[in-house]
Amino acid sequence: MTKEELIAFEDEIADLYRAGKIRAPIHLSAGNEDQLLEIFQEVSRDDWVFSTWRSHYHALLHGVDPGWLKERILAGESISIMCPERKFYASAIVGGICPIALGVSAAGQKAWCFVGDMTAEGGAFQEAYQYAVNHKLPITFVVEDNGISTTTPTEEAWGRLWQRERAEYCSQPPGGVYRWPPRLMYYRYVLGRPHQGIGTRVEF
Ligand SMILES: Cc1ncc(C[n+]2csc(CCOP(=O)(O)OP(=O)(O)O)c2C)c(N)n1
Ligand SMILES: [Mg+2]
Repeated sequence: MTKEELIAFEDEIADLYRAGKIRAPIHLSAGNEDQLLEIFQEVSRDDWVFSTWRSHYHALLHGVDPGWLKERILAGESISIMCPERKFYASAIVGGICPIALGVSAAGQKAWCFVGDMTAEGGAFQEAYQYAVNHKLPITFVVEDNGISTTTPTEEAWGRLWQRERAEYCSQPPGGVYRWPPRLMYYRYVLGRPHQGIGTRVEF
């Protein structure tokens, strides 16, 4: 999958949503194509990939068939895409995938767990991450920092975000993929879509 193909996929889903063909929530990605293409070079097809409500890019980059994915989205399942044949699992519960991904890695299978910036501040993420580091488990958590938790500015709610602080401390330019400490990757991006649905978000 190229950057252009990823963007074209989400554009098509947006058109289908606009036409009233998808009668369920959709969370589209935009603005993080370069970072994901870089990260997925390190993801093997035999690894498990765990994702969130915003999972189309992760699924496509892990080899989930685009036609099959589109069918599931049209069936209203965008928010929880599951494709065990391709070792891909997504959940719309904030933090819900962290213990599942952890369990898979504890069973000896390499796992990648993608989480948003707000999720990474929460308890489920924190304890899964801590356990994975302490037990040296084969898992990488990838924190995708778009600065918002649906519509709440995460930093305003939670204070200084620890991954962002470390990335800046190491002079990582915003947007670059940052790897440290162990089992953690982090990148910043501007989400070029509303949290859910399509169109332009208006704030009062
Ligand atoms: C347990 C739970 N609480 C609340 C929600 C509603 N919710 C959906 S996404 C979200 C914010 C997540 O923000 P972040 O982790 O930064 O992810 P982003 O969507 O920005 O990628 C919330 C609160 C939920 N899905 N699950
Ligand atoms: Mg966020």
